[in-house]
Amino acid sequence: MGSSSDSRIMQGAGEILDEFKIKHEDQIVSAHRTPTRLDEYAKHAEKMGFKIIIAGAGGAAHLPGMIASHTIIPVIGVPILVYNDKHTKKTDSSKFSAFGGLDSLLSITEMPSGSSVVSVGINKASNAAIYAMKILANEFPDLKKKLRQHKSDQHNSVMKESEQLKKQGLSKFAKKKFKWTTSIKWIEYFSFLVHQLTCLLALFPEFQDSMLHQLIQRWC
Ligand code: C2R
Repeated sequence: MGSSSDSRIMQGAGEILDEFKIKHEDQIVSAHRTPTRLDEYAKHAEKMGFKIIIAGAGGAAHLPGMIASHTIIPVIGVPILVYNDKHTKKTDSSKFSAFGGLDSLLSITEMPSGSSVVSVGINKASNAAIYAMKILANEFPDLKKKLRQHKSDQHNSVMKESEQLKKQGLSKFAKKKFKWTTSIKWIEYFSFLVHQLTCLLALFPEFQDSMLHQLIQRWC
């Protein structure tokens, strides 16, 4: 991955590879910030006999294309929607990159002819892992079996949900499925109310000299 901040998304690939017991090496390599390491890393990958490289990067995502230009190991790119929680502004939108991940998707896919990299969708690191395993399955029959099982598990889980939907009716089913979202919204409203009321307390003269006043001021 291009940065430690990508680990939030790339862990999705690691999780599914672990589930299928596929060994993987996880590293931070940036074509921009560590250009010399890129060449070294491609050599290391060939020496170690890596079968596939999954390269996740956000913004001007040159990492997948650049690593592909240094090796013949197939590269699967994961475009990442950059998320920066160290941002000084607290609104959620200010924490994300300006182009919603499209910047990264296009940087990965629009390679010049002759230099090929494939890409999964934005933030779809787990799909990159599944796709990598499909390539590996041509060589490892056990993996082929596991992938078939995975497909059939997916089928069964959709069938189960569809049965529940039929039994409960759409409205009850949707309410149950998203009950946590509704509860979290209520918790957010409640904490907002408590915050506003506490800040109001700071205006009362009785509180002006107390320790509580200092604490409230910090919170507000
Ligand atoms: P920081 O969070 O470290 O500022 O990184 C990373 O992948 C990350 O998503 C912001 C974003 O910059 C990306 N980055 C690249 C490359 N190196 C870092 N796209 C590269 O070499 O392509």
